[in-house]
Amino acid sequence: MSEIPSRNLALDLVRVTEAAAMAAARFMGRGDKESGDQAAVDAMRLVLNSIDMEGVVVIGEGEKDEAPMLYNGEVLGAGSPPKLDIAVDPVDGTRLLAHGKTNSLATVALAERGSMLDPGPIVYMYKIAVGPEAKGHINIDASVTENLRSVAAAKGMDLDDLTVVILERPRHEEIIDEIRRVGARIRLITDGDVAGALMTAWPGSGIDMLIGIGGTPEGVLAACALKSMQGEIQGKLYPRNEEEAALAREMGYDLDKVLTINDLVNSDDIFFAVTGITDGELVDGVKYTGEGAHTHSLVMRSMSGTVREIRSSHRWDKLMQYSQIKYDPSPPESDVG
Ligand code: VTB
Repeated sequence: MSEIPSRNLALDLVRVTEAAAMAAARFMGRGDKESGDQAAVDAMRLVLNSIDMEGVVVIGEGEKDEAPMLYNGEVLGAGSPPKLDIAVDPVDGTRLLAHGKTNSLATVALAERGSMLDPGPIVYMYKIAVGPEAKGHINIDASVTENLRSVAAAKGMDLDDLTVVILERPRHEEIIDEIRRVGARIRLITDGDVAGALMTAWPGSGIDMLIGIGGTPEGVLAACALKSMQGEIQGKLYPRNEEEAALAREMGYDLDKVLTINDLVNSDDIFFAVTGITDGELVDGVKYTGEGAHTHSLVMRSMSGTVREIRSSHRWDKLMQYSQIKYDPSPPESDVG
């Protein structure tokens, strides 16, 4: 029955997302997507490499945005067991960060080797995500209306009380029309559907459901977090064209299959961390003070279901003596070791 507590790698992971967020947040509002992402990638890779694990990146920086790499297949960690899969999104919402808008996040997840879905060539996934009260009450094969009714009933809410988060994209016009006809409320987001999915399971966010077509990698990351938060996500791969569909079929992907949360990540011991880059419903963004920075993170482990909220205070005078990451781009000369 009893077990000696094992390592909670999520506590190592929060250092990874804090580093990524502090490095990336310098680029808030600078209109430059790539530099913010690059800073987060560099910081994330450096700290991930210090963790005692044999990790392989399964969900890395996608080809879609031609982002700088924490590439799929890259081996990370200090090289001792456990063998793990790694999912990263150094900046979910690079455009949000570049424009200083809400809800850009740094996220990372770890789970046993072989447990995370490899999205292969399929960049997009249709997904529905909900929090604990609506778990077991969604069906991606049913209509939007049926899902809304079912979630409202499960939560003891009226349809006009529900708030649905959805990416603002032309491809979602029909879904948006349907949600409006049913009478539910909509929160349109320009980017960042990892944050959107997590909000459904975060008390006080005011978000009841995420629906729509977003990134497949983001779906796997959301699944990693929602397992710890007792929420649910279902998905279906969404090829962009016939060519992509044919390639996926050739590679053995079943495009009609409903991907349950277990298909997205088949593990009961998942570690997940997220740190806010800009302010949002989920976590606060990085605040610089002149002497350092404050960060706000959530840290979770699915096995225990523990979700920790961590507020950290970071000091440049100490950190910049040894850190390879330039958190403070313009330190007084005497402070640099
Ligand atoms: C989402 C969102 C990301 O991609 O997955 C979205 O979470 C989907 O792709 O932040 P499109 O932008 O091509 O619609 C992002 O916006 C990042 O590209």
